[in-house]
Amino acid sequence: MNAHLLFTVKMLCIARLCIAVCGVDLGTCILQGDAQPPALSEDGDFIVGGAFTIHYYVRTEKYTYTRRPQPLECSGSMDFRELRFARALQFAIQEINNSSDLLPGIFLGYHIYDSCGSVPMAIKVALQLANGLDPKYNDTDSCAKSAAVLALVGDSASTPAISISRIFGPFEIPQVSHYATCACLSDKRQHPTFFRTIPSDHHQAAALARMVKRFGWTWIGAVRSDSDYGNNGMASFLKAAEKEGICVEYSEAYYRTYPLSKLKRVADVIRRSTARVIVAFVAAGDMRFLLEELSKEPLPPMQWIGSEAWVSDPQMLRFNLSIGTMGVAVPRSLIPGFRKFLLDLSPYKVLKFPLLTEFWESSFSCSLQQQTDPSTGMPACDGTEDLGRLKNPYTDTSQLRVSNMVYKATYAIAHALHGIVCNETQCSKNIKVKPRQVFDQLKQVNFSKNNYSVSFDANGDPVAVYELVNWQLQGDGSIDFVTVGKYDASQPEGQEFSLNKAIIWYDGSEKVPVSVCSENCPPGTRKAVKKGRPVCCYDCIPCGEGEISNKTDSPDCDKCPPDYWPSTEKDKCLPKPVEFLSWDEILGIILAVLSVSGSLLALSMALVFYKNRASPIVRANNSELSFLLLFSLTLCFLCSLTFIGQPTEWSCMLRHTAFGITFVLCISCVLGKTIVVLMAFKATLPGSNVMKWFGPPQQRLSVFGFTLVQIIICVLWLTISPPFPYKNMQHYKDKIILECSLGSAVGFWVVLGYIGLLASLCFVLAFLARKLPDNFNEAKFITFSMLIFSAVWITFIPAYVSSPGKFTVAVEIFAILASSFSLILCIFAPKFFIILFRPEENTKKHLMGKVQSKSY
Ligand SMILES: *[C@@H]1O[C@H](CO)[C@@H](O)[C@H](O)[C@H]1NC(C)=O
Ligand SMILES: *[C@@H]1O[C@H](CO)[C@@H](O)[C@H](O)[C@H]1NC(C)=O
Ligand SMILES: *[C@@H]1O[C@H](CO)[C@@H](O)[C@H](O)[C@H]1NC(C)=O
Ligand SMILES: *[C@@H]1O[C@H](CO)[C@@H](O)[C@H](O)[C@H]1NC(C)=O
Ligand SMILES: *[C@@H]1O[C@H](CO)[C@@H](O)[C@H](O)[C@H]1NC(C)=O
Ligand SMILES: *[C@@H]1O[C@H](CO)[C@@H](O)[C@H](O)[C@H]1NC(C)=O
Ligand SMILES: *[C@@H]1O[C@H](CO)[C@@H](O)[C@H](O)[C@H]1NC(C)=O
Ligand SMILES: CC(=O)N[C@H]1CO[C@H](CO)[C@@H](O)[C@@H]1O
Repeated sequence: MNAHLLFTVKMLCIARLCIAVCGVDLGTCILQGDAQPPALSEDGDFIVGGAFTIHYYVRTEKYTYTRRPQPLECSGSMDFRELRFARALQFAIQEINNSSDLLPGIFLGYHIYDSCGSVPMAIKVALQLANGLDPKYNDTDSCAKSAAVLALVGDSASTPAISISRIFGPFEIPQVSHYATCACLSDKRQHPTFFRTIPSDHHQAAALARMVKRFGWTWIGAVRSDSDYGNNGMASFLKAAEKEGICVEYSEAYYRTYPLSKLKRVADVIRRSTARVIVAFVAAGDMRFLLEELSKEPLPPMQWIGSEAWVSDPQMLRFNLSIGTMGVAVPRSLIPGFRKFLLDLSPYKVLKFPLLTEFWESSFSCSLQQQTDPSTGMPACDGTEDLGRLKNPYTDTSQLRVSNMVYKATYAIAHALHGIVCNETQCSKNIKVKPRQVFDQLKQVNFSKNNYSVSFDANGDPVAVYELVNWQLQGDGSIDFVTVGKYDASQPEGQEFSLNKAIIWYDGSEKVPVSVCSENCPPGTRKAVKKGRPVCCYDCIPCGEGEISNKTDSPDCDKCPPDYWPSTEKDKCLPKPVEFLSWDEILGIILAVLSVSGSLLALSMALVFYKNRASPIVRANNSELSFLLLFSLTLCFLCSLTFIGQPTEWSCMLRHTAFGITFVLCISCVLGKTIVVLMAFKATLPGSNVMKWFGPPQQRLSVFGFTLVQIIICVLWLTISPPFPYKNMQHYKDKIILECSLGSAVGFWVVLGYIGLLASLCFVLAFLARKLPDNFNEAKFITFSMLIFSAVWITFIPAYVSSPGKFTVAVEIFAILASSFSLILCIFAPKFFIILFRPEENTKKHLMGKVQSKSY
């Protein structure tokens, strides 16, 4: 590289010297160095330059500094497509020469050089073009006659184009590139005289990033040419991609002249990668090497996304591993007459230029030297060679993309020149035109040719329009470019893309391939970025309790509102189910049936007692209290119904109070009975008239009194802080319990405590009376019933205090029913039995006989 630099400096000195001298027409100057004639040239009134990368290599040698180095020379195989570009320049100039509108009477000439895509060669070409080196003046003639080019078309690659621009810029020679896309060339401070007909990579990078974003790929690989084209383009792409939230697994660079080991390493990285999508910002020459290397070993199928440099290059189509490739490409175009021009070559014409000779010989694998070439062993051409049947990128005019860019660039220069040398009526070839004038005119060109308009913006760039190209397998097994849509940067944001055809991806399907580092997090989970990894790599963490996420890839979970609860998938909030003991469910129905049948039982017993009210056993059993007890038991049974159904304001108030009052009524009746039994025993003692002390009025009064106390308690409770329906959301997270809040817990416990107090009193008295002689042993039954009663209620309390819910209510109802049944069965069943089934025992005699002395 050092030697190249040295060379560059040397050539620069010559250029400065020569141009400085020629510019003022002072005497003679001597051209130094090994000047080379142009690869293709034609004389004319004004000369247009051309620089193309027709070969990919420059022969390099080790510099010893002991002898003169060999002149720079292109080597390697020829790029036939680039030759077509060069021929497009020839074609355009010929058309312009023939045209009667554009530059009538003026003949343009051209000097086309091969820059081999190398910087030293490009600099040499630039200097030769600027100096006006002409084979005619290959002697110590005056430089004043030099045919300095007015403008240059080229170079094809960005790196040589930049080198040329650095030399042309200071001398104000305009350069219109057809294929140098580096965004850096839009910088007018660095490249003041640079124009191009191909859009800048800035647009291309944006289009590729949009495309990657649009198809939902967030995990991609990136390869680039290690050149101005690849490095700038990829930097631009990565910047745009980062903005779109796309992560890059690897970003590798290589260049065709790098050692093979470097290429192998890049290929290895690609093979081992997990990203299914690769974005390649690679020049066609580099891409060929990469694909060749990748073809050597099996490669997991991949979706290639390509920059325009290689994605529309027909030579790449032979690599079937990149089937399905998507990319942006310069729009396909039509140039009428161009194919005929391309095929219009003959051995005679070809022999005029070594470049064309080389093309002919390598295309047909024959030698034009009339004999077998001893160095290559190729046979002599026999004259049957037919370009029309030749299938190579030179003759393939089905996809004219960049050729049109050359064509447009040439026309732009011609239009600029037209603006200088022509007025409305005629053109003059004697005007001395300075490149600077062409440069000024170029800025203003605005014309249309073949329906393609050409104009440049302030940066010398055209309007960015791309075709979206997809490599699709054809019926005959070959791969071909299919245009599937368009990208137009002049459209408003968001509408740049338009797809009009199905895309066939690498796997042959129309389903967009997936390339993500982590699978999407489904609704119900959230993303948790893995430490030390790109943001696209994350774990999916299920939402916590009571939280949901309703979209894919949600960054976090949201809490449901208080009366909502997540669905099992945790993707939406559902209203929490409201729980209460309802009339529709089995439990509710069973309890209701039990309650109603209990009350019917009590009523029927009362009826039977009433019918047999004259019978001794009823008469013996304090009938008034018995009826009252049966009545209160009926109410007890019925009051359990208030616990079933949705709690309302009224049912809540009714529940506990009805329960408290009926139970107190019931127990005070039992208490009355117990007292009566105790009294009755005492009454057998001489001299005491118990019935006087505790006769029916007193009994009624005491029942009423006991009940009144409970009524007062209940009224106080209801007025101070009544129970109310309440949605309990704290106890269970996933359901709402509709319950009756107690309002005042004190009220509740006082009501319950009062019942307990009476029941205990009753129990104690009955216990005392249990041994008293009595043929039905009523006291014993009362004791027993009170035992059951207490047991039921004592077991009820822990159940009640623990967890709320409909089962607690059921337990409460069950306790009510159980204690009511225990009372009714223990106290009345035996008498009932006797009345119905043992009428013979239902006599006063029998009763008296048993008790000996009993008279209530
Ligand atoms: C230009 O004119 C010549 C002679 O008329 C003709 O042979 C040639 O094909 C024309 N070239 C183009 C590009 O039109
Ligand atoms: C330039 O001139 C030298 C000698 O005058 C000659 O040997 C050489 O071939 C010429 N080069 C070209 C390209 O005509
Ligand atoms: C690709 O080409 C190779 C050889 O040219 C062939 O073996 C392979 O089957 C082809 N693959 C596809 C998918 O066509
Ligand atoms: C055009 O230029 C020619 C000479 O170059 C001149 O004679 C003629 O008058 C000009 N016509 C107009 C309309 O300017
Ligand atoms: C080019 O000319 C057309 C009309 O001929 C005009 O609409 C368009 O805006 C012009 N473009 C530029 C860049 O000046
Ligand atoms: C330009 O467009 C017109 C109308 O759409 C069409 O007739 C003509 O063939 C086109 N010309 C070229 C060179 O494509
Ligand atoms: C997700 O939930 C939010 C509120 O939490 C709501 O605004 C939005 O519409 C929901 N989106 C979908 C797709 O259900
Ligand atoms: C470069 C080129 O094709 N020049 C030609 C322009 O047209 C005239 C006449 O038609 C020819 O003489 C030139 O050779």
